[in-house]
Amino acid sequence: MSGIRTIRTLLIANRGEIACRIARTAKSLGIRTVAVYSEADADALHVKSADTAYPIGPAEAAKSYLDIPRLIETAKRAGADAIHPGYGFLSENAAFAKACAEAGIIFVGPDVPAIEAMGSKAAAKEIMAKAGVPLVPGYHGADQDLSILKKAASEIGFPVLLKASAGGGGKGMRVVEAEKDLESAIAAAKREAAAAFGDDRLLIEKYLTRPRHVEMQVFADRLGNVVHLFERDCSVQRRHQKVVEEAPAPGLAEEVRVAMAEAAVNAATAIDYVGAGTVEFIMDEDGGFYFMEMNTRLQVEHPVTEMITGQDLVAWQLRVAEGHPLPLLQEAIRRNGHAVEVRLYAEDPARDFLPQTGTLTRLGFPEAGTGIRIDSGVVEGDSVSVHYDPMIAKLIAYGADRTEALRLLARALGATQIDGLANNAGYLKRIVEHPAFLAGEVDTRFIERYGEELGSEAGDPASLHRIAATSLLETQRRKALEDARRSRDPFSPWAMAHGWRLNDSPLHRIVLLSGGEEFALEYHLESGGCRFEDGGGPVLVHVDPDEGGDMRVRVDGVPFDGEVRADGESVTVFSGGAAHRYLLKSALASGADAGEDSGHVSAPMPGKLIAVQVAVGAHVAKGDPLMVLEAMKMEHVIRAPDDGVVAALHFAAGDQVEEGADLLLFEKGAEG
Ligand code: MV4
Repeated sequence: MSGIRTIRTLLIANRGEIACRIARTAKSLGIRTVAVYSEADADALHVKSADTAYPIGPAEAAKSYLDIPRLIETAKRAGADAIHPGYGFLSENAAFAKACAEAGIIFVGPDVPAIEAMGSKAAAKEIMAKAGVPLVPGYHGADQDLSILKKAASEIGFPVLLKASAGGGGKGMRVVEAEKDLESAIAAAKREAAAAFGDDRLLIEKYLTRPRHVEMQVFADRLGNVVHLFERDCSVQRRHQKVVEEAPAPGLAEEVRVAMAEAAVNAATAIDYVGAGTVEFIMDEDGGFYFMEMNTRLQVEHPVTEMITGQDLVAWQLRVAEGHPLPLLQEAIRRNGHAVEVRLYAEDPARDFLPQTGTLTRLGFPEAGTGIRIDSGVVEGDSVSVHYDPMIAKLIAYGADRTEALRLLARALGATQIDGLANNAGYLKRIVEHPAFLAGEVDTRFIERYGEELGSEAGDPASLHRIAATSLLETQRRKALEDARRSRDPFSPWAMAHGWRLNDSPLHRIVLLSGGEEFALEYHLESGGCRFEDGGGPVLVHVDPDEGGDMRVRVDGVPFDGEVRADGESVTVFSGGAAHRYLLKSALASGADAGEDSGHVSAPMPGKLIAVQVAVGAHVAKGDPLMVLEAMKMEHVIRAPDDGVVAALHFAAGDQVEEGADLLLFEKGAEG
C-alpha cells in the first residue's frame, strides 16, 4: 500500500469565511470544490466560491450543516473523495469522522481515536499527565468524598478553582479564596454541575489570578513526523469568546516558547495525532504553563500563524490528508514578524454585545495587500441571520514587529465601512490602540479591566453632525443642478448657480435624525460649504465641489479622516470604524422656528410598530403617546409633536417601518 490517496474533489462541510478560505486553497492546488448550503445560504459567498454546490436542507444547522447522513450522501453524489469540516459544526465530531471513513471518504482531520481522546476534558488531562505535559496543580481524582476534596484543596493552596469535570468553556467554574468558604462552595458547585451536565464530579485546581491563553499550533503526518508552528496568544477574550489573537505571544521568553512547543509536540505524539491541531495552555505571570485542552481542528485564528510562518495551513492539511509527508520539517519552519487578528462581529457593544441580525447595507474594507488580510464570507447586501455565528470578517495585520502590525490593524479598522448592522469595529479599534494592549499587557481579564473605556466611543459628535449636514446639503445642491440641467431651464436659479451661495446668506436651519435623536443645526451657506457659529464644534465644513459622486470633506480646512456617503435624504458618516447614519428631517430656510415640520411624524429608527394608540381624527395634546415602535429590542414611544389632530395614519400595528418613514399626518393646533 503506497498510502497516497489523491484528492481530486473536496466537499467543504461548512459555510461563511472558512468555507471560502478552504475553497481558495483547494482551487490553487487544482482540486475541484463542492460547497453545501442551507436554505438560508443559497446566495451566499461560499456557494459562489466553489466549483459546484448542493443544497443540504433548512436553515437550522441541526437540519443541514450538522446532518451527517445528508452530508455523506451529498459527498457521494458529488463524487468527492474528501471532506473538509472547517471549524465548528462537525469539525470535532468523531461520529462524522467515522461516517466518512465508512463511506471511503477522506476526513480532513485526525483519526477517530484522537478526536475521541480529546473530546473528554478529564480523559485528555489524564493522557497528558502520562505524557509528561504539565497540568495545573490540582486534584482530578475519582474519589469525591468531601473530606478528600477538602484535603486536596489545602494541599494545593488557596485560592483554588472548582471546575465541573464534565464542563468546559468556563461553565460552572467557582473560585474559592479561603478554607472557610470551601464546603459551601463545593456543595453549590456540585449542584450546578449536576444541573448543567448531569454529572456532579468536580476538579480542584490552583487558581491562576492573571492567566494568559497561549496555544501552540501543531501538525503531524501519517509517517510519524510531528512539528509545531509556534504559538498564538488569545488572551483577550470576552465571555470565553476570543476577540484578539496574535503570533508570536508578546513578551514570551524564548525558553518558555521552546518548552511549550516541546510539550505540545509531546501531546500530539501521545495520541498519534494526524493533521492540524492546537494545544491550549494557560500561562501564569512567571511563565509557568499548563495544558488546558487540545482542539483537533483548524482554528479560527490560524491566519496569524500563516502570516508569521509564510505557510498555508489548509494546503498542509490537504497534503497530509492525502498521505504525503509534512511540507516542512521542524528545522525548516521559521517565523518572521508579527501578526494580529481581530474578529469583526455583527454585535452591539452598546447593548451588551447583543448579536445583530439584518442586512449589511454597506460593507467596505480597506484594500487587502501590504500587511492587511481580510477573510470574510459576506458581501455588501448580504444578511446576517439568527441561524449562524454573526461574524462578518476576520481582519489580520502583519508587520515587521508588533507595533507595526497594530498600527496597520488600527488603520484598517478605521477604514472599515459597515452600515445596516451594529458591529464591534470601533470597539476593536479601541482595544488595539489601548496603551495597555500596545504595551503587551494581555491576559484573560483585559476586557474586564478596561471594559468601561473600551465601550465608550471617542470622537467629536458635533463635528460628525456638521459633516453630515453639509454633505446632505451638497447632495441636494448637486441633485437640483442635475434636474435643472435636464429640464434645460436656463432661468432656474440652480442652473445658474456655480456652487454655494455667498456668505452673506441668512441663517438656515436643518434638522437631522440619528439613533432616535434629533439634531437641529444652524448654519450660514458659504462658498463651498457651511459656517456654523454657535461654538462647540468646527466652524467651517466644506465639500469639494466637483468630485463626481464622492464627498471630499474638509473640516476647518483639514481633510476629514473618514468617508461620507450621502443621497438627498440620508447620509452615513464613516469614522473610526463606526458608521453614523443621519436622516434629513427637514431643511427649511430662514428663521429658528421654521424648521419644525409639524405636518408629519416620522420613525426615528427602523423597527416594528407594536401598537397604534390613536385613531384618525383623534385630538391629542403635545407629548401624548401615538404609537409604540420596537427597535433594537427596545420600545420607543412616538409622541404628539404638539397639540393637534391625527389627520391620517400611514401604518398599522405589526408593520415594519424604515427609519424616517412617514408614520402619520398631524394637524397642528386644531384643539378640540
Ligand atoms: C482557569 C483559570 C484560572 N485558573 N484555571 C476558562 C475556560 C477553561 N477552559 C479554563 N478557563 C480558565 N481556567 C485555573 N486553574 C482561568 C480560566 C479563564 C480563562 C482561560 C483561558 C482563556 C480565557 C479565560 C477567561 C476566564 C477564565
